Amino acid sequence: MTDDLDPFDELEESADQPDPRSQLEHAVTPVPRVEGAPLVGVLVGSASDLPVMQQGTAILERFGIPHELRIISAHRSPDLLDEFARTAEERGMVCLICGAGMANHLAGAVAARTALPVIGVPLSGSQLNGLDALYSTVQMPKGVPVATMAIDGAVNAAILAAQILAVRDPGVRAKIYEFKDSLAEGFRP
Ligand code: RP5
Repeated sequence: MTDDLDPFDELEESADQPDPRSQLEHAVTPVPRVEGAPLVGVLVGSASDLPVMQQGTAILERFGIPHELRIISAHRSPDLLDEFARTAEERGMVCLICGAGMANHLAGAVAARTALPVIGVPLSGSQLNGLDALYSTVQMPKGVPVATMAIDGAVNAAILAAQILAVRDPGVRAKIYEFKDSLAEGFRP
């Protein structure tokens, strides 16, 4: 006998009731697109993370994707992090990239507060060369996923963010195919 609660049990039991999620205004009302407003939020835990994470913002720029780069520490500025994560969707963002080092919880803390997909980039630079950040990012407990890149994988994080946008944006999709062609021709990002 287990006391584990399955969060989906309640939904299944009320299958004949209207889905409560359909009553959430933000779930049914498309977010109005503000021209030039950031579509991807790039969050870093410290200014010391910028050199690696800017490799990713360079890719977003190559794809012409408006983005916002912010330095917010989950443990030093938790209230600011909370505000950023909770307002990202209403500000028009489609996906978030979080890069941080050491035993950080930046990506997980953001993922806990938003329905937007969160891509985590564990950063090296610690005594453990980023293994600590890798584990704390990739080993998220069940229920709160973080799409975790390789250690220092800021470039791939940006490409994945672009691919998420490309699902609905043919212009970005075309740029991704061009980019893939450039890889075949020898370009190394
Ligand atoms: C993490 O601790 C940051 O993301 C950074 O990678 C690391 C060290 O931060 P600083 O002491 O350089 O601010 O939270």
